[in-house]
Amino acid sequence: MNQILDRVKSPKDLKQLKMKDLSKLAKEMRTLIIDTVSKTGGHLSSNLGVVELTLALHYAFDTPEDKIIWDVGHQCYPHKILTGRRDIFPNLRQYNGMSGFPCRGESEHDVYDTGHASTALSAALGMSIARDRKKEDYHVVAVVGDGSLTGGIAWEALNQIGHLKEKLIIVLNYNEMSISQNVGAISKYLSYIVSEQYYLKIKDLVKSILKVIPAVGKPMIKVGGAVEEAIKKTFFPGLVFEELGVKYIGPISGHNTGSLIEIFEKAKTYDGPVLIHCVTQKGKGYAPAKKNPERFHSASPFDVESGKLLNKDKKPTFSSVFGQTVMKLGEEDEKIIAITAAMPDGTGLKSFGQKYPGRFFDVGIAEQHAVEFAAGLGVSGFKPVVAIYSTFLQRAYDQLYHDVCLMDIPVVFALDRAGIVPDDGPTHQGINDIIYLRHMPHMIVMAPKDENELQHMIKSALSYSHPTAVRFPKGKGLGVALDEKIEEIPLGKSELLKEGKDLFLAFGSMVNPALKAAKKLEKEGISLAVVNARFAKPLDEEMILRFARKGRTIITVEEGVTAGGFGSAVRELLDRQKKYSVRFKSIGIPLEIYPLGKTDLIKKKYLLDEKGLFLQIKEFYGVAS
Ligand SMILES: Cc1ncc(C[n+]2csc(CCOP(=O)(O)OP(=O)(O)O)c2C)c(N)n1
Repeated sequence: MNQILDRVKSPKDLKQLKMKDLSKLAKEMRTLIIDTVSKTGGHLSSNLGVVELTLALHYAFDTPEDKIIWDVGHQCYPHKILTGRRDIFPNLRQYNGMSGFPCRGESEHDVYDTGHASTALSAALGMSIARDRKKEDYHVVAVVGDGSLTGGIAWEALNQIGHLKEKLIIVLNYNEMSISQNVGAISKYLSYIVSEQYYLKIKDLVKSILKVIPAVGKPMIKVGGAVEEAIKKTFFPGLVFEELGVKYIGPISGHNTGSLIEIFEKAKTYDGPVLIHCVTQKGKGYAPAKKNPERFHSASPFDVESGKLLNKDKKPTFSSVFGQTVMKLGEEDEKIIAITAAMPDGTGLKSFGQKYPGRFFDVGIAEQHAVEFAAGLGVSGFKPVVAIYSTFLQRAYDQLYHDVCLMDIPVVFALDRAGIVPDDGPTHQGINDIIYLRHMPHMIVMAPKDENELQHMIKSALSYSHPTAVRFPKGKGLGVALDEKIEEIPLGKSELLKEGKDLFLAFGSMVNPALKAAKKLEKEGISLAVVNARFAKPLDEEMILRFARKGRTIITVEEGVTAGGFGSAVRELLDRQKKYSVRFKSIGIPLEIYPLGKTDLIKKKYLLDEKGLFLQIKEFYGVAS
């Protein structure tokens, strides 16, 4: 059925194909990607957009000798299919399956693991310099999207690339989209370069300049090419890249494999940094994704025929409850300003942005800037709510510490996707935030037990007048009713959910399984009081010490790495009270490289589901199974 694809087991096989076969191959690859992602879920639109680009790269370059670095890496499916992983492609993003991102452990063709945006240019420069120092001879290619080019680190890299003039190739995959429509001045600039207006201006300019050069003018108009290029450089310095010292080629179609190969061959001969500006279309080849590239950016399983998502669970997500809450609170308080770093939809803030465009900012993939920008607003009396996924806020550690927390500026951080994150693997796990937030001066750290409590926590966070983080998991809530009236939670106050002898103190998403496990443990003769901690900082010290004073066992549980996390905070509190002797156990995620797959399977692995908690605690108490 796949007449061409069946013949391609490696990039070497690709090079045996005739040019005319490449477009058939592109079609077959698209069908494979659509069919697979419709079952596994995944980054559909971006991958459909880079099929020809990837074919051309593997045709022109020789991996693994030549190195291709994929920025973010979410667009690597065609690369994986062409580099010997077609057989494992059906296991895309599955537990113990194939990663949806470049993964060095998977193939020698993946030279650099990615997942977070804007890193490829810096890594490519480092690899180019290493190549030259080692007197080796190969090409280094960084593929970066226009969305990822909004990240400051990409410009820090360009700053050094243009200065050092190291030989390396940058492929700018321009599709006008980040996850949503790309935003900002750089995006505007790039779209101007590819616009017709720009071409018409150049044409007019070339004509008018040549007309005023007597005698030679007319023939030169026909010469076009080189002359046009020279005028373009002089009057439209393309060229911000040229100004920075990087040769600019483009804009060219990213869907014409033949001309892409020609240009890549040309770029290989250039002895310095060169950027090739390719224009692609996100979702190409699949009508529903082309029509709605945002929805299919990271799609859950869908019906190929209709493009309809298969997930029928109607419970609201934590993100949507967060978005509704900010909307509700924003109606009453004009000082509330919502900020996202390229995730208006994912964070649930899109509707707020539509209703209050003047109080909503999408800063691009720029988490550090988002935090610093919020600090500026907060220090001036506004109430910024910054919604960033737990894993991506790691980027802004210094802004959190040096700016927001040292100055005690009231900024609310909504950490979506906190805890175990399904499908995307180690780069996207949100399991470090309790650790990197807990030791910040003035910072308050909260986590709700369900989506209803999330509403109250967002309101509370806005009332505390300190930097406050609220972490909550990816996906659907528990389906509990949402209180009409949103109320403040007293700072540092926990909630007793079940009476018992010893203390089982659960944080956020672990409250519900902890409660269920404790009820089962009761039948085994283990009596646990279950407390919803609500706060990792400040802790409800009085409540914890009540148990400690009586010499009761204390068990903590969190959906995060235990080293330095919530359990550590409780242990430190107990350590400070030298007079009490308490048996203590902290349950959470160990330090290791985290697996890929669905949340329930990962929770099962770490014994963090109801059954796992039951078994761990029974063992801790020495109760035989
Ligand atoms: C630091 C960081 N923030 C946010 C994200 C989430 N994210 C994944 S892909 C993406 C958009 C990337 O846009 P672009 O580079 O243009 O690639 P495209 O999907 O358009 O091909 C974003 C925001 C991320 N991976 N890393």
